[in-house]
Amino acid sequence: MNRLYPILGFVVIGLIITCGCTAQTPPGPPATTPPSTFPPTPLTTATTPAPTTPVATPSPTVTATSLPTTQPTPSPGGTASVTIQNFAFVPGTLTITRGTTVTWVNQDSAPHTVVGDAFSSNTLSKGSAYSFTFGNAGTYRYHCGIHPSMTGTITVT
Ligand SMILES: [Cu+2]
Repeated sequence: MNRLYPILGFVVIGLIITCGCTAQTPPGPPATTPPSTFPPTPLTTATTPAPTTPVATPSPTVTATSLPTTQPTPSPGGTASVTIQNFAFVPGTLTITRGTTVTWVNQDSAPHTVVGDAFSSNTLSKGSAYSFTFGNAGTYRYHCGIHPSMTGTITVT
């Protein structure tokens, strides 16, 4: 029996200590919100602008994309006419767009021809016609092979 008292005493003391400790520990202070006097963080952040040192970004070598070399095909079907009368081409100068077909019509009783660098007609009797389609831009001078003084010009744009 005598040896049990110290053990009980230790146990009791231990219980008291543990109980006391658990009892004394406050339930934890309420979450103390920081005092309102705490200097609020300034909303305006540093106004120093970010250094805008232009970093020489290597520009991507955008080589000119191969442009379509094919030009828009002129709308076919365009027509123009030149009358040959009184030993003259009427009108003497004519401006057309590419793809236009020019028709010469001989209204003279005399035969005529239409001769140019890019085209040449047969002999046109009265009432005969000759047509040529101008596909390329340029200035086309022509004349009558029979009467060299008869000249005309077709400008193709
Ligand atoms: Cu002629």
